[in-house]
Amino acid sequence: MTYSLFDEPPAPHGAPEPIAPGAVLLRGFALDQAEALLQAAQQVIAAAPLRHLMTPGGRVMSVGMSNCGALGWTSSRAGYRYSNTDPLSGQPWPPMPACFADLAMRAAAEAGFEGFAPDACLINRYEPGARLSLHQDSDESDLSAPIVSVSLGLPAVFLFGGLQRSDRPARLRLAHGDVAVWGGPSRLAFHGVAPLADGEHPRLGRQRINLTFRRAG
Ligand code: MD3
Ligand code: FE
Repeated sequence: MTYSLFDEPPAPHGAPEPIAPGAVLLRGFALDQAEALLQAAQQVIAAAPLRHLMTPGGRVMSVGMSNCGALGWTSSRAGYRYSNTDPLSGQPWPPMPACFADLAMRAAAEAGFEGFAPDACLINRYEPGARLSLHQDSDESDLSAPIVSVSLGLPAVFLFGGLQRSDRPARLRLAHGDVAVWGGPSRLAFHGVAPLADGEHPRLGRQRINLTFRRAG
Protein backbone atom coordinates (compact mmCIF):
# COMPACT_ATOMS: atom_id res chain seq x y z
CA MET A 1 0.00 0.00 0.00
CA THR A 2 1.46 3.35 -0.99
CA TYR A 3 0.26 6.76 0.01
CA SER A 4 -0.02 9.54 -2.49
CA LEU A 5 -0.46 13.26 -2.17
CA PHE A 6 -3.56 12.74 -4.27
CA ASP A 7 -5.32 10.39 -1.83
CA GLU A 8 -6.67 13.26 0.25
CA PRO A 9 -8.98 15.89 -1.15
CA PRO A 10 -7.44 19.36 -0.91
CA ALA A 11 -8.03 21.05 2.42
CA PRO A 12 -10.79 23.63 1.99
CA HIS A 13 -8.68 26.14 3.90
CA GLY A 14 -5.03 26.93 4.55
CA ALA A 15 -2.95 27.51 7.62
CA PRO A 16 -4.23 29.92 10.29
CA GLU A 17 -2.87 33.42 9.59
CA PRO A 18 -2.00 35.57 12.62
CA ILE A 19 -3.56 39.05 12.40
CA ALA A 20 -2.53 40.48 15.77
CA PRO A 21 -1.83 39.02 19.25
CA GLY A 22 -4.84 36.76 19.99
CA ALA A 23 -6.40 37.27 16.54
CA VAL A 24 -6.26 34.65 13.79
CA LEU A 25 -7.70 34.50 10.26
CA LEU A 26 -8.83 31.10 8.96
CA ARG A 27 -9.33 31.74 5.25
CA GLY A 28 -12.01 29.50 3.74
CA PHE A 29 -12.61 27.65 7.01
CA ALA A 30 -16.42 27.79 6.58
CA LEU A 31 -16.50 27.06 2.83
CA ASP A 32 -17.55 23.43 3.08
CA GLN A 33 -20.30 24.37 5.59
CA ALA A 34 -21.51 27.53 3.85
CA GLU A 35 -24.69 26.05 2.41
CA ALA A 36 -25.73 24.50 5.74
CA LEU A 37 -24.94 27.77 7.56
CA LEU A 38 -26.97 29.83 5.08
CA GLN A 39 -29.99 27.53 5.26
CA ALA A 40 -29.86 27.60 9.06
CA ALA A 41 -29.51 31.40 9.03
CA GLN A 42 -32.55 31.63 6.77
CA GLN A 43 -34.58 29.64 9.32
CA VAL A 44 -33.44 31.89 12.16
CA ILE A 45 -34.35 34.99 10.15
CA ALA A 46 -37.78 33.54 9.32
CA ALA A 47 -38.51 33.36 13.08
CA ALA A 48 -36.64 36.53 14.16
CA PRO A 49 -36.57 38.92 11.19
CA LEU A 50 -33.60 41.13 10.39
CA ARG A 51 -34.18 44.66 11.65
CA HIS A 52 -32.38 47.99 11.54
CA LEU A 53 -31.78 48.91 15.18
CA MET A 54 -31.60 52.41 16.58
CA THR A 55 -28.36 53.49 18.21
CA PRO A 56 -28.47 55.16 21.64
CA GLY A 57 -27.58 58.34 19.72
CA GLY A 58 -30.76 58.09 17.63
CA ARG A 59 -29.37 56.88 14.28
CA VAL A 60 -30.79 53.90 12.42
CA MET A 61 -28.10 51.30 11.74
CA SER A 62 -27.45 50.50 8.07
CA VAL A 63 -26.76 46.84 8.92
CA GLY A 64 -29.80 44.56 9.40
CA MET A 65 -29.51 42.38 12.52
CA SER A 66 -30.99 39.35 14.21
CA ASN A 67 -29.81 36.79 16.76
CA CYS A 68 -29.99 33.17 17.77
CA GLY A 69 -28.93 31.40 20.95
CA ALA A 70 -29.80 32.00 24.59
CA LEU A 71 -28.87 35.68 24.39
CA GLY A 72 -29.19 38.26 21.63
CA TRP A 73 -27.56 41.66 21.19
CA THR A 74 -29.88 44.61 20.74
CA SER A 75 -29.67 48.38 20.65
CA SER A 76 -32.21 51.10 21.25
CA ARG A 77 -32.39 54.70 22.47
CA ALA A 78 -31.97 53.19 25.94
CA GLY A 79 -28.54 51.68 25.11
CA TYR A 80 -26.95 48.40 24.08
CA ARG A 81 -27.79 45.18 25.89
CA TYR A 82 -28.06 41.42 25.68
CA SER A 83 -31.58 40.09 26.06
CA ASN A 84 -32.93 36.55 26.36
CA THR A 85 -35.96 37.53 24.29
CA ASP A 86 -36.49 39.21 20.94
CA PRO A 87 -37.94 42.67 21.68
CA LEU A 88 -40.00 42.43 18.45
CA SER A 89 -41.86 39.28 19.48
CA GLY A 90 -41.32 38.99 23.23
CA GLN A 91 -40.29 35.37 22.52
CA PRO A 92 -36.92 33.72 23.19
CA TRP A 93 -34.46 34.07 20.30
CA PRO A 94 -34.40 31.02 18.00
CA PRO A 95 -32.07 28.33 19.32
CA MET A 96 -28.53 28.28 17.97
CA PRO A 97 -28.41 25.79 15.08
CA ALA A 98 -26.06 22.86 15.77
CA CYS A 99 -24.02 23.64 12.62
CA PHE A 100 -23.43 27.21 13.94
CA ALA A 101 -22.18 26.13 17.38
CA ASP A 102 -20.08 23.34 15.87
CA LEU A 103 -18.31 25.61 13.40
CA ALA A 104 -17.65 28.30 16.03
CA MET A 105 -16.22 25.76 18.44
CA ARG A 106 -13.95 24.17 15.83
CA ALA A 107 -12.67 27.55 14.63
CA ALA A 108 -11.91 28.70 18.18
CA ALA A 109 -10.02 25.46 18.87
CA GLU A 110 -8.01 25.90 15.65
CA ALA A 111 -7.00 29.34 16.96
CA GLY A 112 -5.98 27.98 20.36
CA PHE A 113 -9.19 28.67 22.32
CA GLU A 114 -10.32 25.20 23.41
CA GLY A 115 -13.75 24.77 24.96
CA PHE A 116 -15.44 27.82 23.40
CA ALA A 117 -19.20 27.41 23.83
CA PRO A 118 -21.03 30.43 22.38
CA ASP A 119 -24.38 31.38 23.94
CA ALA A 120 -25.08 34.22 21.48
CA CYS A 121 -24.85 34.61 17.72
CA LEU A 122 -25.47 37.97 16.10
CA ILE A 123 -26.44 37.82 12.43
CA ASN A 124 -25.47 40.95 10.48
CA ARG A 125 -26.76 41.55 6.95
CA TYR A 126 -24.98 44.17 4.79
CA GLU A 127 -26.36 45.53 1.55
CA PRO A 128 -24.22 47.77 -0.68
CA GLY A 129 -23.33 50.94 1.25
CA ALA A 130 -24.02 49.43 4.69
CA ARG A 131 -21.21 49.92 7.21
CA LEU A 132 -20.33 49.50 10.85
CA SER A 133 -18.47 52.38 12.42
CA LEU A 134 -15.47 51.81 14.69
CA HIS A 135 -16.53 50.28 18.02
CA GLN A 136 -15.49 47.87 20.77
CA ASP A 137 -17.49 44.76 21.72
CA SER A 138 -17.63 45.07 25.49
CA ASP A 139 -21.23 44.18 26.45
CA GLU A 140 -20.32 40.51 27.04
CA SER A 141 -19.81 39.34 30.63
CA ASP A 142 -17.00 36.92 29.72
CA LEU A 143 -14.24 38.87 27.99
CA SER A 144 -11.82 35.94 28.39
CA ALA A 145 -13.76 34.11 25.66
CA PRO A 146 -12.92 35.01 22.07
CA ILE A 147 -15.35 36.21 19.41
CA VAL A 148 -15.60 34.07 16.28
CA SER A 149 -16.80 35.73 13.07
CA VAL A 150 -17.90 34.05 9.83
CA SER A 151 -18.16 35.99 6.57
CA LEU A 152 -20.54 34.90 3.79
CA GLY A 153 -21.48 36.51 0.47
CA LEU A 154 -19.91 39.71 -0.87
CA PRO A 155 -16.41 40.55 0.40
CA ALA A 156 -15.95 43.36 2.92
CA VAL A 157 -13.11 45.57 4.04
CA PHE A 158 -12.75 44.98 7.76
CA LEU A 159 -11.13 47.76 9.80
CA PHE A 160 -9.00 46.50 12.66
CA GLY A 161 -7.70 49.13 15.05
CA GLY A 162 -6.00 49.08 18.42
CA LEU A 163 -7.11 49.53 22.00
CA GLN A 164 -7.59 53.29 21.52
CA ARG A 165 -10.21 54.68 19.16
CA SER A 166 -7.52 56.97 17.75
CA ASP A 167 -5.25 54.05 16.63
CA ARG A 168 -5.26 54.01 12.82
CA PRO A 169 -7.01 50.81 11.74
CA ALA A 170 -5.47 48.18 9.44
CA ARG A 171 -7.65 47.05 6.53
CA LEU A 172 -8.34 43.36 6.01
CA ARG A 173 -10.42 41.83 3.20
CA LEU A 174 -12.92 39.25 4.47
CA ALA A 175 -14.41 36.99 1.80
CA HIS A 176 -17.06 34.27 1.57
CA GLY A 177 -16.12 31.40 3.89
CA ASP A 178 -13.50 33.28 5.89
CA VAL A 179 -13.55 32.82 9.66
CA ALA A 180 -11.70 35.02 12.14
CA VAL A 181 -11.13 34.48 15.85
CA TRP A 182 -10.56 37.49 18.10
CA GLY A 183 -9.36 36.79 21.61
CA GLY A 184 -6.72 37.62 24.17
CA PRO A 185 -5.22 41.10 23.76
CA SER A 186 -7.34 41.66 20.58
CA ARG A 187 -10.67 41.04 22.29
CA LEU A 188 -11.24 44.72 23.10
CA ALA A 189 -9.68 46.18 19.94
CA PHE A 190 -11.65 48.83 18.07
CA HIS A 191 -13.01 47.52 14.78
CA GLY A 192 -15.55 48.24 12.06
CA VAL A 193 -16.59 47.50 8.49
CA ALA A 194 -16.12 49.94 5.56
CA PRO A 195 -19.20 50.68 3.41
CA LEU A 196 -19.95 47.49 1.45
CA ALA A 197 -18.96 47.75 -2.20
CA ASP A 198 -21.65 46.73 -4.66
CA GLY A 199 -21.25 43.40 -6.39
CA GLU A 200 -23.00 40.15 -7.16
CA HIS A 201 -22.21 37.03 -5.16
CA PRO A 202 -23.12 33.74 -6.89
CA ARG A 203 -25.03 32.43 -3.88
CA LEU A 204 -26.09 35.55 -1.98
CA GLY A 205 -26.46 38.22 -4.66
CA ARG A 206 -25.98 41.79 -3.46
CA GLN A 207 -25.39 41.10 0.20
CA ARG A 208 -22.94 40.04 2.85
CA ILE A 209 -23.95 38.02 5.90
CA ASN A 210 -21.70 37.96 8.95
CA LEU A 211 -22.18 35.68 11.96
CA THR A 212 -20.48 36.67 15.21
CA PHE A 213 -20.37 34.15 18.02
CA ARG A 214 -19.88 35.30 21.59
CA ARG A 215 -19.96 34.11 25.16
CA ALA A 216 -22.26 36.85 26.44
CA GLY A 217 -23.78 35.51 29.64
C1 MD3 B 1 -12.38 42.27 16.68
N1 MD3 B 1 -19.27 42.74 13.20
O1 MD3 B 1 -21.11 42.53 15.10
S1 MD3 B 1 -16.91 40.69 12.51
C2 MD3 B 1 -20.08 43.15 15.41
O2 MD3 B 1 -18.40 42.03 9.89
C3 MD3 B 1 -19.05 43.35 14.36
O3 MD3 B 1 -20.32 42.30 10.84
C4 MD3 B 1 -18.43 42.94 12.06
O4 MD3 B 1 -18.10 44.00 14.60
C5 MD3 B 1 -19.08 42.35 10.85
O5 MD3 B 1 -19.85 43.61 16.53
C6 MD3 B 1 -17.06 42.42 12.26
C7 MD3 B 1 -15.28 40.64 13.14
C8 MD3 B 1 -15.10 41.05 14.57
C9 MD3 B 1 -16.10 40.88 15.50
C10 MD3 B 1 -15.87 41.19 16.82
C11 MD3 B 1 -14.62 41.66 17.24
C12 MD3 B 1 -13.88 41.51 14.96
C13 MD3 B 1 -13.62 41.82 16.28
C14 MD3 B 1 -14.33 41.94 18.57
C15 MD3 B 1 -13.07 42.37 18.94
C16 MD3 B 1 -12.11 42.55 17.99
FE1 FE C 1 -18.01 44.34 16.75
